[in-house]
Amino acid sequence: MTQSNLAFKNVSSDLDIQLDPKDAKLSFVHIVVAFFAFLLGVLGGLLQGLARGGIIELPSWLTYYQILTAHGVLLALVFTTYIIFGFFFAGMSKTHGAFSDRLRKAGWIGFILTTIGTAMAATMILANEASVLYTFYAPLQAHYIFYIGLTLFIVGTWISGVSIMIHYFKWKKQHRGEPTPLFGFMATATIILWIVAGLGVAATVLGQMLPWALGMTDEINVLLSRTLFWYFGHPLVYFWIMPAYMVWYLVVPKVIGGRLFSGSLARLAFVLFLLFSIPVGFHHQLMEAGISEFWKYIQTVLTFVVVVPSLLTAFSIFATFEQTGREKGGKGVFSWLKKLPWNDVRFFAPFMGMLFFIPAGAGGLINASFQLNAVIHNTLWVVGHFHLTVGTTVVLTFLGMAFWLIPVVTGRKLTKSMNRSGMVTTWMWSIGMFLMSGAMHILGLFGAPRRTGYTTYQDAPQALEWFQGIFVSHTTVAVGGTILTAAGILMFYNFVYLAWFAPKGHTEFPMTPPPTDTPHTPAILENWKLWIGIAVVLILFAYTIPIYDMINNAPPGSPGFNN
Ligand code: HAS
Ligand code: CU
Repeated sequence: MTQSNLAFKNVSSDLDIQLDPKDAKLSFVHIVVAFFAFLLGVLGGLLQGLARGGIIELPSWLTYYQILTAHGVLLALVFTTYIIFGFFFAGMSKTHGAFSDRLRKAGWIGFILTTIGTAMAATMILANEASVLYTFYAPLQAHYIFYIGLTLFIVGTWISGVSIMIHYFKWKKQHRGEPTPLFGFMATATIILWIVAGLGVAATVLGQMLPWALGMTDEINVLLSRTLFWYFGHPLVYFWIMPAYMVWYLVVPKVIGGRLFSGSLARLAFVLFLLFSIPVGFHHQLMEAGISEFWKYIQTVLTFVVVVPSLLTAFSIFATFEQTGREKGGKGVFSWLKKLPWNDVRFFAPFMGMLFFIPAGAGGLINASFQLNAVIHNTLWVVGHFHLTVGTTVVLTFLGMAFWLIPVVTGRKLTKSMNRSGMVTTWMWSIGMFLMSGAMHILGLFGAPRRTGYTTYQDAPQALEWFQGIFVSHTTVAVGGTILTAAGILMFYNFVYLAWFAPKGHTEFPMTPPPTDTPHTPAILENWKLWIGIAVVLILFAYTIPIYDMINNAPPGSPGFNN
């Protein structure tokens, strides 16, 4: 055995310690909230798919937009955020040691604030006082309690995020000169991104929406509020995908019995995400009047730059698969594929997520192309895009993660039957999403609108012809949605079993050993001040003049609209 292999052995056995039980509990409460939100969100999705497909009619006390808001908020914001923090608290405890009592307390305060905020926003949505969709676009106006809830939600996550970052920087200080553990590096990049992005939502909610909802101002600058939203909204999607990438980079290699191809490349990808995910929000506003084409062009170029770290990720993960497969004796161009653990849900679910990300990412490039954006912007295509990205790639990765993370934090075993149930869940989710998102994309190309309930196009006879065919049919969307709901209910059952009923015992926390190039990590990659500095410069460059323009040459303000 060579020197470096020996070094690995030591590190990986070091890493086999179980979590501090107090940290495990903090992680667990996050996961519990995540899965309750998941169940409610999935059920909302079913009602919506059936209503939009014209298969059911909603009762008079429940509106399409109310469910659509609940569905989007519960799944895209609540489920993701909670499971991400559950993963971060557990992973940081595993790789950087137990949290100090003070930092853990900050984590609890963050959790409580976030949860109060969630409850406030959810109550207003259920009361039909905030049917503004998850993007809460002005001039749709919600009850002021919804905006206060949102603010608490963001502030809560900041407090939790800061406690995680301090834990990381303490480690860095105690191990001067050493490259930090990859988990902490990646979690910190994600949290910095989240905090910087959150400033945009804080600005529009506190500076514009809250005074307007409270009646202190009559009108709102719609263009500015949407711009501030997308300043946050695009990095938001990276806040979802980066933790999923962490599972791909740090967990999947261990599950397949290999090691990560390169640590430096992984760090570089995360630095690039931090730099380029924020100054790109205009790619959501390409069809919006009032922003000059020059600034749209600049932000589109930056959007194509932020594709690069995803391509680096695709390369790294492929390389890890091939390296591992070959080490296990796979020969020929593709025979190493056979050596991967296809029956292990911890691998298979994230793998299906990766596979779906190939067409999903390609769709993203189409969206970002100005001329093509004009074709798809207001259509169901975009809904198809985000059900592939966040709804499949991110969700399948997190579901796969739940199968080991839940038993790790509850001190239980991932049983064979649960693994099988997880495989079934993954297949159902994939099939349901293939039908639903596939049909959404094609329907979009045929002109089916988004953010719209059931439409028959005024019963024009041609409308029936437009939406005919397996993938050009709202019925396919509803069928896919029904399969997804069944998968979601099965997943909730898996969660309940793993959380409270699985036999007590040991489950491995799969964490890849430091890659061989770790000692050679370029020191500049760890220079956070530099990266934050460049990120700020890029943001100022991309946003200062357009925002100055929106304020000084403001279009006429708009009163609020609510139901
Ligand atoms: Fe997007 C709209 C552009 C990525 C989410 N996006 C949305 C919305 C959401 C969303 C939620 O430019 C809707 C918001 C709304 O409500 O209005 N998106 C992009 C681009 C990318 C992209 C360029 N999006 C994401 C990710 C999301 C997400 C990630 C969530 C997690 N998106 C847009 C644009 C719009 C938009 C416009 C506005 C549309 C409009 O008009 O409103 C890129 O970052 C994508 C890069 C990714 C790739 C794929 C790399 C492949 C990998 C997999 C490798 C596979 C392996 C396995 C290793 C180029 C990493 C293979 C193994 C084998 C054996 C085969
Ligand atoms: Cu975007």
